[in-house]
Amino acid sequence: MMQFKVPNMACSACSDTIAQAIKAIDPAATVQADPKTKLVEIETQASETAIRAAIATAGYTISD
Ligand SMILES: [Cu+2]
Repeated sequence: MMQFKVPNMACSACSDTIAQAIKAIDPAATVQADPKTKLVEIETQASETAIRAAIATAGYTISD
């Protein structure tokens, strides 16, 4: 499982956008994105690089 902190995920619309961006790469992915904790947990066969790029392209920033 991958886990990222995305501080600019502000509301449930943001988490939906992030989930859609990840599912565009891997439709079988499981995404838990919580705007309160800012945590995105992803179960996917896609590479971490691809997932990070998808989140960034959707307009969100991952803080490590
Ligand atoms: Cu939002």
